[in-house]
Amino acid sequence: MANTSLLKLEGDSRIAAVSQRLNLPRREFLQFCATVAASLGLPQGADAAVAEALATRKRPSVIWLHFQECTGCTESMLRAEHPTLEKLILDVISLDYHETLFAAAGHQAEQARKTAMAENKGSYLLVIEGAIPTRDGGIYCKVGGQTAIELTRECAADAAAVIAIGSCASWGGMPSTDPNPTGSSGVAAVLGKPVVTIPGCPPNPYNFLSAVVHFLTFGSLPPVDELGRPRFAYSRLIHENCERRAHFDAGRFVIEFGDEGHRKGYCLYKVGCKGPETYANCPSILFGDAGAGTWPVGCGCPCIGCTEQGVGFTKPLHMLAKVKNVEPPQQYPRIVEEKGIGATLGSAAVLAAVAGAAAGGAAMVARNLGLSHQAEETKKARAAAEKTEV
Ligand code: FSX
Ligand code: SF4
Ligand code: F3S
Repeated sequence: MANTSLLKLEGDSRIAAVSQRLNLPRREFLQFCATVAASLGLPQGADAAVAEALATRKRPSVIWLHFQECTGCTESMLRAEHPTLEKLILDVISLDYHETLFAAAGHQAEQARKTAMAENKGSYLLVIEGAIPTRDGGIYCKVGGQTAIELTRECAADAAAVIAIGSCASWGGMPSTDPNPTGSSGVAAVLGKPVVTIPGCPPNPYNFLSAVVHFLTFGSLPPVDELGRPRFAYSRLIHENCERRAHFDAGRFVIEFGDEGHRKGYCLYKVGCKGPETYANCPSILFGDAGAGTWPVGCGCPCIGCTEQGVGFTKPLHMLAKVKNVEPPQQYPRIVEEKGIGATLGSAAVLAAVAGAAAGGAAMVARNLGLSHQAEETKKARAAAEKTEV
């Protein structure tokens, strides 16, 4: 059904002005607002509020700090296309300090940060990218003579809200993997209070943009879970919305990279996909703006759980994921027993979970599914898959 309130805005002079400033056709701008409102899970009509806020509200000042990381978070933002980050920088947010994108350097850059903090005291958004080394007084990461710990505390003191972008800033990410020589930590651990986290390595830029748009429209960051992750993006397991889920339910698995199942787009569970224990919206909003299927699993690569502490960079590819939720989503057919060996194994998974004892159940699932790595089982699975492939 057409959204009348958004359509009415097409003729609004404020929308015309913003689309001119952004050099973006009005309809594309409104489409962007509708997409953001939908991804935030806002009710119908909220897209018009988003459009009005973007067209009229004062741009929030953003101070963006970089610590222990690869700059992939910023790089992935720079590859956002609808609209480009450049347009967002110029129009939606006021990026007053960003070490990678700044033309200024040295004292000039530090001065810009201090000026922005003073002028926007209590109202600026602090974005932190990268982990914070805490060992040995935090000496392993310093900017302008201050440790990452000092900068984090100083900049957070007068911020309206703090966003930890990427898994490094969210919980330590890759730099915090064992043996964690620099004592890498997340922002919340250093501040001793919760912050909004947008995990992912790199995180999906639209999750960040949507959070900022929510801040601009409603004056607050979106609701979060107990780990500080916006619910609109991290409340579902990847496995729940995966385009390969029907194959999982039917017991059609890739057994080794490059095999027939891999070429046919079967489920990647047995080659290490961590989608069953990773919360993120990758299958719904995709990645990289390169069209349909462009996200790790869509491209045939198992999810490594990059958003999930204790999974990403911790649990190796050869380990099977813990299947947290084996209930198939409603839009897919239920498990059908006659689909062969895979269905039997899938049923074992259901039984294991239903049987209770989460740990024991998970072990049973892993053990049963692991059996199919044996040649005999592989042969049967392939034969069964071919039978159901007609
Ligand atoms: Fe890199 Fe960001 Fe990974 Fe970390 O993303 S993409 S290492 S989450 O902080 O730059
Ligand atoms: Fe998708 Fe991975 Fe789940 Fe298979 S195990 S359905 S590939 S998320
Ligand atoms: Fe990361 Fe897995 Fe998504 S690896 S990008 S959480 S599909």
